[in-house]
Amino acid sequence: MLERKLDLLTVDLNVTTDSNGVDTISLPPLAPNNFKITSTLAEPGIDVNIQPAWELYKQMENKRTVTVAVIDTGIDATHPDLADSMWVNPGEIPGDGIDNDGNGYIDDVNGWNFLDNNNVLYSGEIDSHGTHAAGTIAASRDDGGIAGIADNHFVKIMSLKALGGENGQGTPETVMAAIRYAEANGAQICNLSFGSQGCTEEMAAMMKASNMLFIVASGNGDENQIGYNIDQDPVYPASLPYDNILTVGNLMFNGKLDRSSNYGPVSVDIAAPGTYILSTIPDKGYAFMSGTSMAAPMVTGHCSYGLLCKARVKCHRR
Ligand SMILES: [Ca+2]
Ligand SMILES: [Ca+2]
Ligand SMILES: [Ca+2]
Repeated sequence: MLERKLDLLTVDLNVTTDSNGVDTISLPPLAPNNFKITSTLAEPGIDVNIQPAWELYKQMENKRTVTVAVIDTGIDATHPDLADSMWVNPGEIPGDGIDNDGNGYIDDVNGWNFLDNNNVLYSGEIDSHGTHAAGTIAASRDDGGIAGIADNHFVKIMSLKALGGENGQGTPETVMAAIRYAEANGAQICNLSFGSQGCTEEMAAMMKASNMLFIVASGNGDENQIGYNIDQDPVYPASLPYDNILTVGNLMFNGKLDRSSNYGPVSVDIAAPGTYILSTIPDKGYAFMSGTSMAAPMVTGHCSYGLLCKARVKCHRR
């Protein structure tokens, strides 16, 4: 259903680019004659072709539950399209001030905030980035709005806030603590829509040794938003050469890599739609955003389907 929304590109859009180079597109109010039905750059067939997979999935018996850790900003779990998509810690009683399951975190019901070391996973607009990723992966199919790639009855989002502030930044420490939590609390997949020029050896070793699958954004180019080769100029964790890291570029709806998308035949494994992706944002909203941060959750959604069907999926690259 996501590709259908491309029609709306011919509306006069308000585009703002945030400090991460992520475009946020807001639509003008829908009214008669408010939009031009003209052509778009979309090529037929350049989409994730999800409907046949949904049909096959419907026939499947014994579906498994998959937990996807979104290590990102926080997530607005009260969004109507996400409220039933969140992982709920089965051993934790909410709001009693007690660490009921003894995992070291008090009242960690849907995840944890590693930036502020508390259980507050949502603080408003600053949590747009993670909220958008969560919607692409597993927004509810039942209640209007959008539909995520995966079925939120079986695929649940664990919210691990490790990025925040105006620039959506975190530290290796917050990310490593989030990875440790994800692993200890049963996540099988981690969505990592972020990157940096540096990487600590400790973090690389932790990811290499992990049983989880990491879906990582390849990054959105240089300061002019021109994509570059991350085999030559590494971005981490995207350029880490491990079998359990799947690095994702941003595919335009004309079938070409978006010009801002980083690439690299060794480091980048796959490209997925990441340009003008409509998904959930805070305050019950929806917005278009663009970048490899939007492409990675597409792949995360698909991989969670793989795990739904099969107990163990072994990754081999090249
Ligand atoms: Ca706990
Ligand atoms: Ca508790
Ligand atoms: Ca929905």
